[in-house]
Amino acid sequence: MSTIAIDFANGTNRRRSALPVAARVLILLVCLTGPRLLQADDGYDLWLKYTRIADRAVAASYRRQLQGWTVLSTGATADAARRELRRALPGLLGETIPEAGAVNRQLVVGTSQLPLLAPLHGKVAGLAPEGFIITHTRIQGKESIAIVSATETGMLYGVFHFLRMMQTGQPLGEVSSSPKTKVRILNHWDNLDRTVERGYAGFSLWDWHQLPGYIDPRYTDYARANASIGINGTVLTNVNANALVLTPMYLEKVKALADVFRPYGIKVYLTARFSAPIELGKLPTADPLDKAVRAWWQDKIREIYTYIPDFGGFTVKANSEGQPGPQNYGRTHADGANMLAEALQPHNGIVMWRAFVYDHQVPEDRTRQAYNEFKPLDGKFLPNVMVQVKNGPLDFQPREPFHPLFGAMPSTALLPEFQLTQEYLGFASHLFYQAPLFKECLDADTYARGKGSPVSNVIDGTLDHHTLTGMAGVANIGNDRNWCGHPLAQANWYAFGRLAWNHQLSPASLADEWIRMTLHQDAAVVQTIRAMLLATRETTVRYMTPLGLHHIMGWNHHYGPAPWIKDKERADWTSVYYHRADEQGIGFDRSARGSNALGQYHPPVQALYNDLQQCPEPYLLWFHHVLWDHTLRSGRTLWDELCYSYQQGVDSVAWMQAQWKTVHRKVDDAVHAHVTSLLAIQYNEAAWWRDACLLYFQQFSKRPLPAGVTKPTRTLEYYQSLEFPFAPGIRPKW
Ligand code: BDP
Repeated sequence: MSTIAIDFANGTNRRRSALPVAARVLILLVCLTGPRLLQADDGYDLWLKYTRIADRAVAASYRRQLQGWTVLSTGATADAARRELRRALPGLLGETIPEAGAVNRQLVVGTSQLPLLAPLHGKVAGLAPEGFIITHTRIQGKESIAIVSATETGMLYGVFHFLRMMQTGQPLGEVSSSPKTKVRILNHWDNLDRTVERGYAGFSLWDWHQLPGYIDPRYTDYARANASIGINGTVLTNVNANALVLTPMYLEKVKALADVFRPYGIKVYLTARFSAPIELGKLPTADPLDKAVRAWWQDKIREIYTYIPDFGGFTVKANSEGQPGPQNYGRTHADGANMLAEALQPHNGIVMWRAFVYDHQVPEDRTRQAYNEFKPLDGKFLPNVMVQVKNGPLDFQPREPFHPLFGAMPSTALLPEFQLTQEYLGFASHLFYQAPLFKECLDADTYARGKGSPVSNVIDGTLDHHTLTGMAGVANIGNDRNWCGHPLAQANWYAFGRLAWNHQLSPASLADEWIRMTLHQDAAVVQTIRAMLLATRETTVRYMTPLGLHHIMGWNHHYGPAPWIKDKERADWTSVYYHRADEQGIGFDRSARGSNALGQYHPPVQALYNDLQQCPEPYLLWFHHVLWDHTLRSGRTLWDELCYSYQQGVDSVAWMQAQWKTVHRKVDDAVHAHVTSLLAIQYNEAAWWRDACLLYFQQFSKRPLPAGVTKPTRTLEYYQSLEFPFAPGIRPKW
């Protein structure tokens, strides 16, 4: 390229004439359009693009207030803040803003320990350590906007918040912000061979093979992205754990990542395989009450801290889906968790012990099992243990009621777990903005202490006075250039982090922020895309699992519809176990007449769902077995409503496609084309879900499809014959 550019600049014909005309035209085209092509948005920059502020008046007002800027603090985190401002301000304002210098109005960043900022100490004193303020004040006689926190990390969060205000065109007013939870953490289900369980965005970001020698610059960008939304922890490895990560060779690699993340306030955590004392330590047992086992873990943990002095701790999946655990030795989950907690405690580490447990050999509704096992253990966990509870009692379905453990374990710190990766939500092909799903759970009233006891107040510690609080999200991140596979799926990573910081934020406002920072600043475009995002949750519920249906997806890989799955080695991994369709009706009776899973909730919640006539229809078939001719609020029979719901789901995807068309030439061409293709896949797959499910359920209902519902063009046998041995994200077998 450079030779050609030089030739052109010199205006000589000599080299040019050596090229055929077609090649010259091509080169000219590349030269003319190249910059545009080069700028095609590949999604790598996430919401940290810092594109120039389009509204000139807004930009001018920012410029007036920011004649210069300075980060007063020193150290690695201050350097990170400085680098971010250096990158962002010229991008946003289209010119370089001087650092320090003789200016009248300035931005000043630092911690409240600095003498210059000490007068602001009172304002930050009441905040959580990671909290910050953005305030207008005079510093050394100059009008200043000060970003101040008691800690370096809080200061960095303040910088990102300030930049977000600019990116979203807000006035640079006063802000005082403090996180509502402490451990805001991603769970990577990443394996040491770089496959990602239930990952749909390529391979793991962690290049275990080349670590610690090669530090991919992407690790820093990962840290920046997380810090920008307040995420302060990352569990690097899969809950289906491999003990090898606890060996010195891997700890060197983990240390290298921890060193990159530290300046961004991000702690590293690992998954602990419960049988590691046997596998690595060659002990005969992993019994948590065995002295040698306890000593092994203590030594191992001490060793980890020699590599990573601020190691966060462990996530543990035990006695679940074949993973080893304390019950192998007749011990309880509390015995197992406390053994690790005791060893971590001197180093300030924590244990996140998962409550995702169920056993097909237990003759009990699967959704009741976690509560049965954990509720009696309330009060038995050490203070540095959190019990990690999935949002619903089954497994990340498009819709589930909130988990009954929320509100049932007042003496235990509960860590909610959401799944950002779209295992049951169309993988990375379907657009599914999850903030409404997160919020539905967070806002649900547990009635644990009477009306007004939402899940959000259980998990932020306010209801039962816990100080160890948090929110965990199973990451949807891989090494795809755009991080999350679907170009718009980054919005879920974004919304998760922001909600973990402040669960009061609304899905609409978060969508707004993300779109403005990532796709476009124009209000009409933002509005169109926001409407699409907000519609995705209900849309998907309708074409996959309407009216409270659940777990009717493909066997093992979980791709596509398969309500016919039965006769497997585990009933609780089949579909018929959950939908229970028969000639009378469909649905799982979890009321007092059935499995009484409802009995695990507080009485007002039971009252809401127990009566078939009163039960909110989104949860109807979750809690009841309902006759096909039962009349719903719409006046339609259950069968007809089911058919219409599936149809509406498909129609809404068509609506999304139409909406997306209207922003053509507004959002980046590459992004637009990519999403257009994915929406077409989503449409086809929505129709597949509708047709396969209705044909299957029709065998039981024996009723015709009502008018307005598209007739399937293929047979049920066809759908049942489909196989997808290479669907992505399958759990590895080792
Ligand atoms: C299920 C996944 C499985 C995970 C499990 C878990 O299918 O791959 O290991 O959750 O959360 O949804 O442990």
